[in-house]
Amino acid sequence: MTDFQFMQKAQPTVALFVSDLHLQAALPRTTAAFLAFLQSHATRTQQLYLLGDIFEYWAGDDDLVTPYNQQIADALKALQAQGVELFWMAGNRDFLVGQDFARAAGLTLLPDPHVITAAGRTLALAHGDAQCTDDQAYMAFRAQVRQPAYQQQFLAMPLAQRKAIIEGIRKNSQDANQSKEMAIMDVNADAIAALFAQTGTDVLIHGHTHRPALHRLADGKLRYVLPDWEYDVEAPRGGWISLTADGVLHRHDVSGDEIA
Ligand SMILES: [Mn+2]
Repeated sequence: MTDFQFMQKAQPTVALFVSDLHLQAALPRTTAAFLAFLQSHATRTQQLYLLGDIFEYWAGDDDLVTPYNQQIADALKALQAQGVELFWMAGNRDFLVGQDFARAAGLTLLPDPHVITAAGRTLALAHGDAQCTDDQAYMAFRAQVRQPAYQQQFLAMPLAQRKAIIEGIRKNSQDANQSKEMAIMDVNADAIAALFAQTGTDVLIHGHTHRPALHRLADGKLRYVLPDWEYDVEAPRGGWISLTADGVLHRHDVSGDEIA
């Protein structure tokens, strides 16, 4: 190992960014991989940013009665107890996470988008679904379900009824996604430009599209896309982005190795 490599490895991690784990009891290997991540890589960072769709769905914070959900909250809380700051941004599947879950998991809820400054870098964070503006049906659905009045009405229903409704939406969504043009499912370039203008940043990290990449835009801005996680398949997918103290962003693959 050269001195240069040693110096690079010696840079402490300031922040980790993950999204789109789609955690659910039906995916035990994905769940185990995330719990292992929380007990390994995540213990060596100052901050962990959970950028949406960590859960496959969230019916309301009273669903912490489900042991699986409590197990995830406990694991996050244990990490926070070790001194790691946890931040949570809603995805399109788990946007009903509220203050009760935040307390149970020891994390701080963030708006979407959100701008952070860490290791001398100013970064915009987003889940990414709000920038998929070509998908007009989804944008209409999003506008409806993100209204506080709609959410209050929904959360007033019994938990079992809420879960049944969500299961129905998920089934319809899976059917619709299979027939949609792939291009519609990605972010819209104008929406990304608007996000950069709104936040006054040059770097964006988002998930949602399951198209992990680093896009160097024509105007010099950088768009990092997080991978989704799925370990319950033959070729597992996963990974994250890290920010080290020297202000460098690193993309990590499913094994944790840095993507050059
Ligand atoms: Mn999503």
